[in-house]
Amino acid sequence: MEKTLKFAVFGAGFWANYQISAWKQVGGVELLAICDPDEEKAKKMAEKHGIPNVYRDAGTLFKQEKLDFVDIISSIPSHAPLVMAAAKAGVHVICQKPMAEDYKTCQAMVKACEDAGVKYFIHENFRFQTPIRKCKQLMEQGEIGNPFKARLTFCSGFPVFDNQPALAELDRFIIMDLGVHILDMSRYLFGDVEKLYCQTQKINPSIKGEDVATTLLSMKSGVNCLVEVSYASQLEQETFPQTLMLLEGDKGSIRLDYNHHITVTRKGKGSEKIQADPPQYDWADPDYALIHSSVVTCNQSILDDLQDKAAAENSGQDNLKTMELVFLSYKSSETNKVLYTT
Ligand code: 89V
Repeated sequence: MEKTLKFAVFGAGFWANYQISAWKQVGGVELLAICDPDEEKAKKMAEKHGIPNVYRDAGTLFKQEKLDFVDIISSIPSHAPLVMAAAKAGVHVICQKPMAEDYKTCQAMVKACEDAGVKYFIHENFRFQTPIRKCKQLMEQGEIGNPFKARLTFCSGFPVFDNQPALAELDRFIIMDLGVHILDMSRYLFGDVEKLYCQTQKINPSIKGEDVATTLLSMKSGVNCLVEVSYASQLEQETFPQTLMLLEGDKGSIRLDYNHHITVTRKGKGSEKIQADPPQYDWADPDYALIHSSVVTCNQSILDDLQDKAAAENSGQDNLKTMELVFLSYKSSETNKVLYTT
């Protein structure tokens, strides 16, 4: 029998509810405590999910609870102090994306966990989506030969601020919140990035940050990958929260369309349709079902690592490469320059 791992959650906002439900789905873990500076919010979440202990102060929680790991689902500025506190307490850490507001802080978080000998994961779930995994599998099977060019598109007019009002207050919005996922997905599909060029735009006047970003990535493999993210798009078909893709290789192409339809076209052999629907969970918000199902697989992969069964893809160390793309994108847009990764 596998040991049940005990954990605490930091943050009792919109996302925590689904993250906790996904842990229940995975099993093998026991949620002992929840902490949020807004104690009422934490109490409500505790009642909903049967969490025994509620805290408003992280220090007290670390003193009183005996934990195997923590899951940090709080605001971006709180990530670094909480990760550092967890490292100091000697417990493994999962932290939501984006890791932190600047690259130096991200590096310091990775180092603090390394020095403390605790495992550190970033909860980057988008690459775990069923249709994305399927497209990668098809590419690895050699269905399109050598990939040379791709387009990854997440363009939506979904009122994302209704459920997550804090997003409207971010000075840097769409690359930090959403671009980070799609940039990570490009690394998942094509490996390391060599250089990039990015332009951002602010279309919605009632939010603080930019809500459109177009980034051209040149991968070390030679693939050119265009990443488009927008929350200002009014399209015939609203596709939130789906990433649509066109992956082109010298022997064919893979197109990921609305509703998880994949079309594989092979040179001289016509096209094949493949349906890649994600699993459905009754606790998921129907508007977010695709993403919520990927939280389950992301959590499972982290649990496998915590149980020393298999290394997770989303180590803090690996995610530094994604965060570098985030910060380089902003810098490229500000300076109007092509920028190289380290
Ligand atoms: O999944 C997320 O990171 C969310 C969403 C993309 C839905 O805005 O913040």
